[in-house]
Amino acid sequence: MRRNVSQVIGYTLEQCLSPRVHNALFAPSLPLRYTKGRNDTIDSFDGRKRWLHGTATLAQKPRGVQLSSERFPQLKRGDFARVTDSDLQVFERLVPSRVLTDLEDIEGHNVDWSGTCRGDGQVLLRPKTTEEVSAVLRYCSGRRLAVVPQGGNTGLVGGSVPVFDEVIISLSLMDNIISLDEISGVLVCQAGCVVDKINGALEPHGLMTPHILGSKGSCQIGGNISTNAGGLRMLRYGNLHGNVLGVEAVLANGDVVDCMSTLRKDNTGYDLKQLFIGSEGSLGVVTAASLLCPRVPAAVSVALLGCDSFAQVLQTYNAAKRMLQEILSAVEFMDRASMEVVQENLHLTCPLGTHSYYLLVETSGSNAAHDEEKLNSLLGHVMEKGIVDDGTVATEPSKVQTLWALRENVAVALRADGCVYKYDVTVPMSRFYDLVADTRKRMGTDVTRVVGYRHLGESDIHLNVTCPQNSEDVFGALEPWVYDWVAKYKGSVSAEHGMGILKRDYLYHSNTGSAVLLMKQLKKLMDPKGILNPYKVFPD
Ligand code: FAD
Ligand code: 2HG
Ligand code: ZN
Repeated sequence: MRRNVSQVIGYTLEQCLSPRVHNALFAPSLPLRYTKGRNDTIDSFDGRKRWLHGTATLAQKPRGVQLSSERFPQLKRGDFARVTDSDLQVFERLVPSRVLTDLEDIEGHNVDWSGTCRGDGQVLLRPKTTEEVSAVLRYCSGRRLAVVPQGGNTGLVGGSVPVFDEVIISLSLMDNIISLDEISGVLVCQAGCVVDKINGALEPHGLMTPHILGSKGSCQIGGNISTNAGGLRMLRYGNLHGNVLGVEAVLANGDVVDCMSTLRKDNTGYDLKQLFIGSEGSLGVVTAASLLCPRVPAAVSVALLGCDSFAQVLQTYNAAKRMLQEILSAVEFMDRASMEVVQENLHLTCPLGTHSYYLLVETSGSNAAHDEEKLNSLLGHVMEKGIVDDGTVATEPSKVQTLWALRENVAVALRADGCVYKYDVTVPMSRFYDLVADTRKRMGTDVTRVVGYRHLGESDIHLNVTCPQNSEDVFGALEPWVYDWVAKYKGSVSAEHGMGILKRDYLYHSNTGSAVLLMKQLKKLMDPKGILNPYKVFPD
């Protein structure tokens, strides 16, 4: 180990970042514009209304993102009505002054965060209340107009944007926090609340959301619920199926389903709210939720460790579970290529030397001295056994954040390479890196990089392959090969991001025919005309 285990790293995140990258990372919404080289800029959008960084020159628009209907020519537009002038007049009555039809305004809502999918939506509606969502859906159902619910538009499977001309229902203006019970830790809010905003409201009460993810500056609780988002706290607090206590949702026909319990224990009949958790806007529009929020831990420490073999990674993980037990709150894995991409594209600095693999181990507890002692004894053990080659520990909040930034921003950094093919799969622990290694071998020099990172405690692996622009050859070499690889090991083709449009054809790889049949029956029951987020989740 190059540093003493109790030595904290000696710089803040601010010092690691160029002003441009710093502003992007800490802007209230997602990072927006990254500079790779002098003339090589990549733009993203705020997931709400329009392209940022003002002067809307062509270079700042999502040019180069092919229409999904062209990219996937096998997709056929469903038998839905098209929006007419008289529909627009009705919408204007239902959501006054919040009907957007200017294509400049809608552009950012037609393209997904990864710049992979582009719809041709012509209308964006911005309701403020559940009643307005209900009225809009009742009308759309009567007219057979297809809709796509949209939260922060940070989803990674193309589920949040239209495929053809679906009406976009943005939840962004439904962002009121309704109540907070400090004793039980239950927060009730509208679905459009952004995770950062919720945490801002919880902080003065010593509480925090049970989930946190790299997109926290833009993603909304309604989007998190609809994707059953995992994220960086799942090892400690579990997923949203356990932490969401209540959901209010509007069905396709406009009926409001009120399952807004704030109780932790409630076994009265079917637990209907679970249907909306992870159903990606295909069964209803989530309009409000109640969330069980844990206390902010009094002490948080993070260790960044470098390992040079995969066997060492698994041994370190086991030792961390055994020696840290109740204070272990996160274990994240990054390979060397993941560390390189945050350094090259975001100019973040890694305090360790170069290693094949990195582990970020977080502890959260109530007694800093006790936790630090445990973490130090873990580090003493892994060093002595030669399992870890290098490491550093941070306990001060800004330094903890500096280490977390290296992991949290891998997805953002990859985006700056141009085109990213994303796979978010679950495979058995002992084999997970084989998938990355096999992919690297298969893709050779045809791609910019192949990276693997993961929430190590939760068995998924984020395999990402980048190249300058979309290439049918690269895509053809990756799919269905990756999914067949996963199916061979009885894994899941989507660990935490959902199916959307990009993964839907592989639903059967991870589900039995009987399970998919019941899913389809539920869909038919709750949305008989199929107007809610069509083309997503299910293969044709
Ligand atoms: P959107 O992207 O707008 O929508 C996602 C899906 O939910 C779509 O199908 C949409 O139709 C539907 N939807 C949205 N709002 C509603 C609603 N109110 N009612 C019904 N349906 C709705 N995901 C993880 O799981 N873990 C991570 O660690 C993680 N990290 C990320 C890091 C970055 C940098 C980025 C860009 C993404 C990350 N994601 C992660 C993916 C994404 O942020 C999550 O899927 C998130 O939950 C999406 O929320 P959103 O509000 O942006 O939803
Ligand atoms: C993460 O864990 C997100 O950072 C994004 O789930 C993963 O981009 C990805 O592949
Ligand atoms: Zn993830």
